[in-house]
Amino acid sequence: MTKPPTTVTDYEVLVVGAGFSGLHLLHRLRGAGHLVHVVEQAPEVGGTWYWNRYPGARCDVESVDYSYSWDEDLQQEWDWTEKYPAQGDILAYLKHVADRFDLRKDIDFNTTLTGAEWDESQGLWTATADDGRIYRARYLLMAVGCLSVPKDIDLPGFDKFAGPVLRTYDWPEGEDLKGRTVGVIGTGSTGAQVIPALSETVGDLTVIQRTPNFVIPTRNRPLHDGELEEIKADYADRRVRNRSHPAGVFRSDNEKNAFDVDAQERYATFQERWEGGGINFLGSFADLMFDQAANDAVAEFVHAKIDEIVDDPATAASLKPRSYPLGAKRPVIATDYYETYNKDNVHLVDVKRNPLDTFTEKGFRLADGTEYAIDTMVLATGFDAFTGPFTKMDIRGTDGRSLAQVWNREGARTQLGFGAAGFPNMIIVAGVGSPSVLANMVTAIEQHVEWISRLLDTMREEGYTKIEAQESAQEAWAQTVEDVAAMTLWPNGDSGSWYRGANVEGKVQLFMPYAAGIVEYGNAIDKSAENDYEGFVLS
Ligand code: N01
Repeated sequence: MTKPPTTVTDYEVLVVGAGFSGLHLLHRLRGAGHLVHVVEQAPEVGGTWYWNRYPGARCDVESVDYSYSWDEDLQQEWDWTEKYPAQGDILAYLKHVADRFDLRKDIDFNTTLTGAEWDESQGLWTATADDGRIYRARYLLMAVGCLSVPKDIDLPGFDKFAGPVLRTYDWPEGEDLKGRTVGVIGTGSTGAQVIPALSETVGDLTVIQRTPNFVIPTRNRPLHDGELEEIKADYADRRVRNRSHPAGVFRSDNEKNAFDVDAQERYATFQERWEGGGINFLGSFADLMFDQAANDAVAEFVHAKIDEIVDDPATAASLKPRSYPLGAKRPVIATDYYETYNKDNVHLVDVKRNPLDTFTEKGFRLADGTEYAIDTMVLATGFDAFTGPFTKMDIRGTDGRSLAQVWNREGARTQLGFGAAGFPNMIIVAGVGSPSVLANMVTAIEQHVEWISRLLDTMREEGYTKIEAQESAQEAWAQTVEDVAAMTLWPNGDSGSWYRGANVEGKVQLFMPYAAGIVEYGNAIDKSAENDYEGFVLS
């Protein structure tokens, strides 16, 4: 393909990404009179929800909460049909938002930025797309998602495998692998959704599991007659309640600790929440993420459920997580996950017990010599979380400093999640050091977009053109993020969680999300703004 001639386009604000963050930024900043433009690598809006089209993909935050709150007409006119939204429903919603607010005209689709360089003398970022187009902008807003770059394949001998390989991350539309002999690697949130869905269509399904997860039933259902109307009548208050909960979505959390009650009440509480399904299960007791004994109690409850559901005792034993607290790895919410292992066409291979020796041309072999024949492999192996979209680009800040080099060498640190020292005017949405993935992402994103738009309005009004995170403030915030995580059980055990970058070989391990939640975080970022953006230098 011949490259188009190099064009240079100037904007005040260049937003990278047209998912929930980028679309909201575009609407809000454009509305405030900023000259803003978006680049998006996909041919369509949606971000995460454009790419992750694998069978069974669904969000585990309720539909009515996993949506924008900033336009009353929008939230009144959009009709969700199920309690939890399927990928296609969320994508349809975001396409509707793009059309309704005429956002597409300011988005360049099929545009992948390969690098961006800060020009100190002009106070501008120059970003280059893979087709040679050049964008110049005063502000570079990174709305690139926390889980948007799949981690590299790190499976022994994988290049020997000659059959088709599908990644859940960019699943071909409508592919259901009907009748095929399929292997799935990965039993995280994605694996736990794609495995039950594929078991319905494929001929034979072999699941390769390394670390088992605690899987809570979703209990998705259609919204009842009148339920949506009732929610809509209360929408404004519902959004306020969501903002008042650390998780960015209101949960009726039990205020009691697990051992404030006797064994019977403890069991009944877990059972009631298990039957209710979803993330509410984590609100069973106040101390589940703080007290090991409380966590042991909930783990024991889930273990008993696995024994109850799964027919084969050896499979049940393999499915029980034992080496880390529930919650230290992102809890998995899925439908019929454990039940799926009772199907005749589904087999679990526990590679902690019998390690994976190598992939072969026609499948894989375990350490004890057992061979498995597979015709199609599915990778649900996770993401280079938070930092992947940054380190895969060549981002150069002051004096040519490379963001990838700094973050790969020292780990990713930011001031309040928004900016990194040495990279002026690069502003991050839901980045390292923000609650993001530990909250309802949409609420967390809205909090960020509001702060960023207030910042840019203030800078324009007061004649500032440059903002940069202070190194000392960034260090202090990174320490706060670690300290808060250390008060919980999140960092405990050998979960290998992407929360700390432990899933990617060689990645510097730091706890990346801010675990105190959106309320504390909102206080911290508002305090900074009110104190002339304390922790940043404006000039
Ligand atoms: O990724 P993961 P994910 N050999 O990293 C295995 C969100 N999400 O895409 O644990 C063998 O959690 C790995 O094993 P191990 C949600 O925030 C939300 O599933 O490293 N196995 C693990 O089992 C979630 O947390 C929703 O031992 C290997 C799996 O691959 C986040 O996205 C739905 C391996 C990766 O699990 C990421 O979830 C989907 C190897 N070499 C996603 N490498 C909902 O809202 C990796 N694995 C419902």
